[in-house]
Amino acid sequence: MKIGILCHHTYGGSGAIAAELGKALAAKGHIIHFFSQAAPFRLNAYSRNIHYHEVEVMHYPLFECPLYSLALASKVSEVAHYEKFDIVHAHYAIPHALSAMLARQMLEDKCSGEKCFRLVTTLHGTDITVVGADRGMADVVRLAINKSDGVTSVSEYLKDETIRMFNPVKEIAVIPNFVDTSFFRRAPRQDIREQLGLGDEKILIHISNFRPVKCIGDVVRVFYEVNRKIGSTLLLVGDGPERSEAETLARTLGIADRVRFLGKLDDIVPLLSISDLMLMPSNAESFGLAALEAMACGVPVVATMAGGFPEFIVSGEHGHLLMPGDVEGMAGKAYELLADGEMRERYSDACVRQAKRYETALLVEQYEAFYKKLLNEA
Ligand code: GMT
Repeated sequence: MKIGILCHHTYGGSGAIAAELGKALAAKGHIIHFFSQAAPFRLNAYSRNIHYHEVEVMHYPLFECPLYSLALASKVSEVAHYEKFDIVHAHYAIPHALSAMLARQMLEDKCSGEKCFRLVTTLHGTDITVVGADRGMADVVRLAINKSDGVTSVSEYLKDETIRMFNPVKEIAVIPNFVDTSFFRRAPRQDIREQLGLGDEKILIHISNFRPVKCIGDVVRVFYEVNRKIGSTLLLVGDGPERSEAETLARTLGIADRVRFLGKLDDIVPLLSISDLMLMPSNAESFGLAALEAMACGVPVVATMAGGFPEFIVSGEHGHLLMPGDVEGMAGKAYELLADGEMRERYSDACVRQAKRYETALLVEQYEAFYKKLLNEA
């Protein structure tokens, strides 16, 4: 198949999944064309089957806001015309599904009668729960969903939320996120501990884009409680709007020397490999890819019952799920796991086994089947 993939290039789960899906499809012989504002952060692969189109936005004094959505639509239409895509797969409803829809119209207008691609949209989370919930954006999100030929969501939770909010005309298929367990696997490296100046203390880790839904303040507060009982260090990977508040909180609580703000990093496996526990106290999370990647590296997760976490994290087996905001509860469970090596080991093994159920190859097959079904219906 010839497949166009539209995704965000910035750090975030949707861009990661789009890039990993494209790479896996290319490895199976499909021809993949990525469209993005800059190279997607996980697209670090050489393949004869992968093409990348950077979308350049025209700057003109009259346009105060750059017209990215239109430039993207125009670029997809242009490439689809000569490449004859079978599928265009938009990751995240806005602007990608809408740009793809527009590209389809442009193509139909330019060459009437020519077979056009089928449009697949994968809903990732905040495109529905934050952007879609915004009154000013709701109608455009609804249109993007309803005009797609096929819609998938990354969890049952997100499917239910989308139905509740938009009552879409089409069925939504759930295809969960996935992880390449041959890449995401525990490979502890003493040199990493040394480079970071770590001793033999316990390591807690949090990875995100530091947006309000991630509750970074709770990460720091949970860590504060844990660190009072057991010597530990918190690694914070990523960056975003809540970072400076978290830095202030760490200073106020007197634990700044125990909290490492590492910024945005591509290579997270070495950090996960030295970690004992991941903290994900989000108040809304459609899936939580970072948690699945941590589990693949044998890192149990203390997270919330919010959104999609309960669909792949079994509380009491792979970590613990508590109510959002329950800092004391999360700290208690985190301490329990860190203090009992045998228990942590058991949880760690269970995490690795669970992650294998979300192996890339298995879920990529589901996407392929979804594409084929749509093409057969055309
Ligand atoms: O977490 C974010 O805010 C980024 C966002 C994205 O689109 O990159 O992540 C969403 O998509 C990920 C991949 O499907 C999911 O694992 C995340 O749970 C989801 N984020 C939220 O629902 C908050």
